[in-house]
Amino acid sequence: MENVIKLNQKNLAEIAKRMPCPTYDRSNLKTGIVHVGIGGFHRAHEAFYTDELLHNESIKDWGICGVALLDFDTKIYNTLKEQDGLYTLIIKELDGTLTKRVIGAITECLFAPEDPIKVIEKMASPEVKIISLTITEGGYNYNEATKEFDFSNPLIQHDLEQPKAPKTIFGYLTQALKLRKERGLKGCTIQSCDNIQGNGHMTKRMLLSYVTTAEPELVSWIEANVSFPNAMVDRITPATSTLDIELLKETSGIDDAWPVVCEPFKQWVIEDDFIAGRPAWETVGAQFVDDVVPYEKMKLTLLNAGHSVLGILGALYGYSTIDEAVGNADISSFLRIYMGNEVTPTLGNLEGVNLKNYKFSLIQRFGNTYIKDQIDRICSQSSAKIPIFILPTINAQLQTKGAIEHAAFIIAAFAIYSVGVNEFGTQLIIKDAMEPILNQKAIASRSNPEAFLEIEVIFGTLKGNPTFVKAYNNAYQNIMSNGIEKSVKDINSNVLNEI
Ligand code: CS2
Repeated sequence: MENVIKLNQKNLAEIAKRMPCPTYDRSNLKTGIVHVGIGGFHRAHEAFYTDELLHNESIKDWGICGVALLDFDTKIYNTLKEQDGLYTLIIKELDGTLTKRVIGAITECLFAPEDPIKVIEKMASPEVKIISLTITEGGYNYNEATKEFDFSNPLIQHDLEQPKAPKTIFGYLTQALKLRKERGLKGCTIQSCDNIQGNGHMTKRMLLSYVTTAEPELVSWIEANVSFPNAMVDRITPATSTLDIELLKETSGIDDAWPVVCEPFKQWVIEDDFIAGRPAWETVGAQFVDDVVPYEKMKLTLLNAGHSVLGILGALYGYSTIDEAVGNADISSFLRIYMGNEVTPTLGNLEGVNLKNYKFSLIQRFGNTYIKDQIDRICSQSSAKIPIFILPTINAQLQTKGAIEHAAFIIAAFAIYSVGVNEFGTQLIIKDAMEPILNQKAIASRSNPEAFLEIEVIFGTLKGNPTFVKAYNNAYQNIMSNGIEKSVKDINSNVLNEI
C-alpha cells in the first residue's frame, strides 16, 4: 500500500480511517495501573481488556504506565516510546481473517535501568492503585528444591546492597511500598498475571521473604495494606514475526515497529481482592470469582502443560510450530491420553466448567494454523515451566497411584531435547536460564539417564521415586533405541482412554 502511516498519537486520526483506533481521550487519563513487563502477552491481554473498558468515556482513572525492567527490554521500550504507547493488536481468527485494531491503554512508558527512581516514584504515586506483573515464571525467584525465595541469586544480593538502584522486581516493590508507608499513603494491589499456580499467593510469599530481610519493619504494613489477588490469565500470543510487520504495512498501510499477534480466545478469571479499587473489567469479559485456584490449576496443567508436550515432542520430530505438532496424529493422540488419563484425575470437580469441552477447545486452539506459535517460544525457559505445568500432575498421580507413563515420557523427551540436537541432526535452539546445567546433565544421561533427574531445582525429589524412575528410564531407552516416532506410537498403544 502506498502512503504508509507511522503509528503514533499525532497520526491517530488519519490511522482511524484505516482501522479501529481508541476513540477516548488518551491525554486525559490518570495512570491507575503500573504494569511491569510490556511483552506481547500483556499487550494482548490486560492492556486489551483495559482498552475496551476505556472506550466507556466516563472511565478516566485506569491508564497504564508500562515499565520495562530489564536491559533486554530496551527495544520494546524504545518502540513504545516512539509510538506514544500505541500498538496494533492483530487477532488471527480461526478462518485466517485478521481483526486489527490500535490499542491505546498504555499511556506512559518507563525504562527502569535508565531511571530506577522514576519507576519507584511512579509505583508509589497516590493515583496508582494496581501494580501488575508479567515477569515470567522464572521471575518470581522461587527455588523448587528448597521451596523458598532464592537469596543466592546475585541480582537479589545486588538489590540488598543497593536498594535505591534495584534490578529485580522485589527491590522495586520494596522501595515503592516503603515510600507509600513513609508518606502516609494508602496501599495498593499487586496483581500477578503470570502462569503460576496461586500466582497472587506466590507473589506475596516471595515479596515478604525479600522484605523480611531487606526492610523487616515494612512487613506488617504490607500485610495490612497490600492485596495480592490470584488470577488465571489466558490468550495464546506468539512472538511477532517480521512477516506480521510487513503484512500490516501492505494490507493496512500502518508502519508499526512492534504489533502484537494473538488468537481470538481470551480469558481472565480474577479473585476480587483489590484493596485500593479496580477497573470494572467484568464489563468487558473478565470473570471475578472468590476462588480462582481450581481454574488456574486447570489452565496450567492442561493448556500450558499441553503446550510443553507439543513443544518438546514437536522439537524432537523436527517441527517448528505448535499447529504442525498437534496436526501429527500420534502427537495429538499422546496429548489427549496425557490430558485424559493423567491430568484429569488430578483436577477434582470444577464447578461450572465442562472439562471435556475445555480439552477439545484446547486441541482446536493449538491447531490454529494461522497463529504459527513457535516451538522455540514454547520450549524457552522450560526449566521454569516444567515444575509449574507438569510436576504437580506427576506428584498428584504418584500419590494416588495413578498413571504417569506419558508424563514420564515427556520428562525423558525433555532430557533428550536438552542435548541440543534431535535424532534427525537438527540443532535445537535452547533459550533457558539453566541451559548449561540442562545440557551437561542431558549429555551425562546418554550413559546414565537418571543423571538428568538430579537437577533438583526442576525435579525436586522425583529421582527418589522408584515408580517414576522406572517409567522415565523405560521411556528414555525406548526413544533412544527406536526413535521418537515409534516410541510415541508404542506408548500410545498401551492406553485406550483419551481426553
Ligand atoms: C505458553 C504460554 O509460554 C508458554 O509455554 O504455554 O505462553 C501460553 O501461550 C499462554 O499462557 C496462553 O495463555
